Amino acid sequence: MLFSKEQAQWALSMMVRSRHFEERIDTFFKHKEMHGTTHLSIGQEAAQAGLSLALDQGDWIVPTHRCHGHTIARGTDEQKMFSEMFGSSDGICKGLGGSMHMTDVEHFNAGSSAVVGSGVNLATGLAFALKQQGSQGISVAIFGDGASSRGAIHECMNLASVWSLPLLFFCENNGYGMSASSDRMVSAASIAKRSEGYNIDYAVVDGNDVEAVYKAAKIAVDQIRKSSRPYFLEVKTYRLCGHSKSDKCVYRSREEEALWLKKDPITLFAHTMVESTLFTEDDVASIILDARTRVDEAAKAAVALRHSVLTLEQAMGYLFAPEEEEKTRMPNGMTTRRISYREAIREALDEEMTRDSAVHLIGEDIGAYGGCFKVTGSLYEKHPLQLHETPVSEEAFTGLAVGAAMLGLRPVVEIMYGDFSTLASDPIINHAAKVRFMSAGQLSCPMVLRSPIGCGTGHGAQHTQSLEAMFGNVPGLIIVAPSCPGDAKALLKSAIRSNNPVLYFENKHLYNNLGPVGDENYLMPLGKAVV
Ligand SMILES: Cc1ncc(C[n+]2csc(CCOP(=O)(O)OP(=O)(O)O)c2C)c(N)n1
Repeated sequence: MLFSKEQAQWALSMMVRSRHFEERIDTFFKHKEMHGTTHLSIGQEAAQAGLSLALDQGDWIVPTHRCHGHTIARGTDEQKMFSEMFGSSDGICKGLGGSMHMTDVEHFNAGSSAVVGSGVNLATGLAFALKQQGSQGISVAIFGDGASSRGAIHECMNLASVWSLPLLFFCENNGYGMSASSDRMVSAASIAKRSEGYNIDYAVVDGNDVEAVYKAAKIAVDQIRKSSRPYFLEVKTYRLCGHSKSDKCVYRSREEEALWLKKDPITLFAHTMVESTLFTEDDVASIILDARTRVDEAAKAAVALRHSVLTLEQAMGYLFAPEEEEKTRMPNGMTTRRISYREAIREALDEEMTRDSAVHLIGEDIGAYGGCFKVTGSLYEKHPLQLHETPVSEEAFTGLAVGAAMLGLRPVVEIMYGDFSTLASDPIINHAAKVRFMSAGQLSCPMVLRSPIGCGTGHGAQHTQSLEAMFGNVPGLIIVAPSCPGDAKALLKSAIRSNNPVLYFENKHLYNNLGPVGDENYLMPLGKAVV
């Protein structure tokens, strides 16, 4: 056996806890004691245990909607997870996340995205932040074979490779995305092989063999840490249960299921342990019993607490992060110096980057080209380490900014034309706006997204929209649209210092307008402006 005695004991216990946790969940749902939906990972436990054993404290994971096992593997208390499933305020996210969003910052779990594949954007952002912060930690993007067809994943593979990010792409290939089998949906002999095209090293491993997963993940993690390069690991496994609660699995045969049942990772590993002679059958039985008892006790405790729920007011209190007042007050710093709206924005960026090394500009052509509307100008010369030119990948680099903000950076994304914010609408609407709420305040998203808007330039209907009203309907976002240079500078500085996601829209017709601006301490509270 490859594992030490302690590792083997932990791996078996963890896999049984994952399995039994989900068996209990299934029963709660069948008895209508839990509501909503849930996705079980019965049969995939070796992938969870093998991965976690290869990670250190400080390595972050971003799991999928099928997240219970990975969450348990990273160390989250099972009772807090049951409580979360009950929607109880005693849950890991106070009942605001539920089955598909189990964030646990204490255990380096940044929470799942239920938008399949989008968690990869966030994980790429965590890797970016870890690298900028000089951390030894790595980030793991967990996703399925179904998600591997998402454009976001391809954008992230390219971005992580060109930026050399410490990111493990962990593709848990269970053969199906809901009813769609990967042999029908994936146009490659192996999903992992696609990495070749992105200059990323990769491996494929038997995902039902916990030791094999551990070994392959350890090689990957060590290589990422050493090289600060991404790595792609495809873990081939099988979901022994339905996709979600009501799935009768009509899209696959009972024979196929029976074949995989013979490769049940828990049974396989229990045999390996006994064969190793480090454990007797009694030892193994007792590890299994202890693990199941622990889960049953956690369930019992959660049942007792299930009626404690947040009030609506308490829940809404998690939508926005509190602002630090001194950061957004309005001191008397207005001057008579007149500059253009464009220069006012640039000055705000310059001052904030100088003041705070956590401020990073991210966007297309914002380097030597100076930005499409010449807003960033020559900032790249002054702040080369804080300005990052991206490939044309709006979804990936906006999602990256969300992930990076979650770890404490203050990214300022430039979207070349407001119209292209539609491509980044998933990270903006589903993630930036909701991460604080769904994690019950464990994470926030202090990022800014700047973008030119406005018509009358003769650019046609795809380069002239003003979409601020659309985003204004999304709870969790702050919208800023300054009308003069003074406000443009002061509001952008406040936006960058805000603890919340701010979308900052610049009307193209204002770029050359002149007006007075404040000095470097002059801020304008968000929500106030010349109208
Ligand atoms: C972007 C998006 N499209 C569709 C869905 C609906 N959906 C939920 S799970 C799923 C299949 C995902 O398959 P895979 O990535 O292989 O993960 P698995 O469910 O097998 O763990 C789909 C299509 C979704 N949640 N998000």
